[in-house]
Amino acid sequence: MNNLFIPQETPVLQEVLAAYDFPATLMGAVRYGQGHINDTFCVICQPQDGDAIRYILQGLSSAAFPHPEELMENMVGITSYLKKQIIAAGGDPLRETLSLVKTKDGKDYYTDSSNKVWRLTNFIENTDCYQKATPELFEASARSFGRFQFMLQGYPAETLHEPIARFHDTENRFEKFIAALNADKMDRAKDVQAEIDFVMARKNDCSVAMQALRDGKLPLRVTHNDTKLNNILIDRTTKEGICVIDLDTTMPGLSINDFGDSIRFGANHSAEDEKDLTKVNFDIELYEAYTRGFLQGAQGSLTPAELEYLPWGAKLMTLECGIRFLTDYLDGDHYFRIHYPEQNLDRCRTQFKLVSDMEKQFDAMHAVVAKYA
Ligand code: ADP
Ligand code: GN1
Ligand code: MG
Repeated sequence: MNNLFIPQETPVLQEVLAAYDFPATLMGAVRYGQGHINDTFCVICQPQDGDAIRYILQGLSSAAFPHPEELMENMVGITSYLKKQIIAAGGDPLRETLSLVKTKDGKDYYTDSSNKVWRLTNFIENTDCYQKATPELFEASARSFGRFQFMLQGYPAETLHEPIARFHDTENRFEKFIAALNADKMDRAKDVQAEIDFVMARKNDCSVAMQALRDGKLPLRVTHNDTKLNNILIDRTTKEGICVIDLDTTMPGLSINDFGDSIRFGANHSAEDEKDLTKVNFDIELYEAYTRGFLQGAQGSLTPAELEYLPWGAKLMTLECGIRFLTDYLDGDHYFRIHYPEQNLDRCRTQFKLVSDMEKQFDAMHAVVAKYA
């Protein structure tokens, strides 16, 4: 193990890798992907003959996930259930959902000496993961996320843990923002008055989906809850979405939020942390492509009320995410990984620009849903 290439900032990787039996010579691990939450590495093994075998190794963020063992129980349950469905549909269970590799002592994850939980999955080869959308890719991702929900329709939702309590409870996100603002730990509130005003003016909006849930208008379903474009692996050959990844937040939730979080991230042409807000524009054509794909993937399983609230899902997920970035900024950037000091503020500003754009085009957004419903 001593000649392995492993990133210096994570010496614990030696310990974690030693917990697994690899089928060929272990060459090392490199940081991988652009997720904001987990520590993701690509692990490479080289057989004597043939191509390297790759794995994805992830250390779960303890800031995000206080009960990683419950999250892993969810993941085992969901991936096993999906594998049966994929086989029944004539698909490839090793490519169309994640496969966990067991540790030497037969466990689905490894807990290291500092109590951090790690998991190893097969690397799904011949796929790409995109940070920005073209209409075709976006529509393909929409079919996958719609189908994901459709396939989990019969999953016993009551057996799932809630890995993050009140994850998309926008009312509660507003309350947490107020708490961070009042604490103002980093003395940053004085520099973000415009963003604070933006949130305050939308306090009532934060209740729209939660109220519809309480009123029994919107049903609870098993949803993914983190439907960014980069949480889908796209088959390099067919350009279809082949595998929904990042299942950490799959739990009972609202279908409109899965729809909405994809729109938030993908229905524009800029990065989530773009500083030049003139480049950040909600694109109704990308929205239309996603709507078409999502409704096709969901195969008629959405109720009329869910269809009616889809535009609200888009606006609320964008507003909520902006509020979360701002809260983390006020709090000292403990939750979302940052690569430079003001990144969470930049992320917040792009979200609020997109919310403003959506507000101007809300009628058009409803019309698009009506066209495909
Ligand atoms: P995070 O929660 O930090 O976003 P993800 O589970 O989304 O972590 O993984 C981060 C990135 O790693 C993904 O965007 C994707 O590029 C890559 N990735 C994750 N799992 C796999 C896999 N099984 N095969 C290939 N790439 C993967
Ligand atoms: C996080 O894990 P990742 O990078 O796919 C976050 C999402 C946010 C997103 C913003 C568990 O997603 O809720 O919408 O960042 N995931 C968690 O980019 O909090
Ligand atoms: Mg991810």
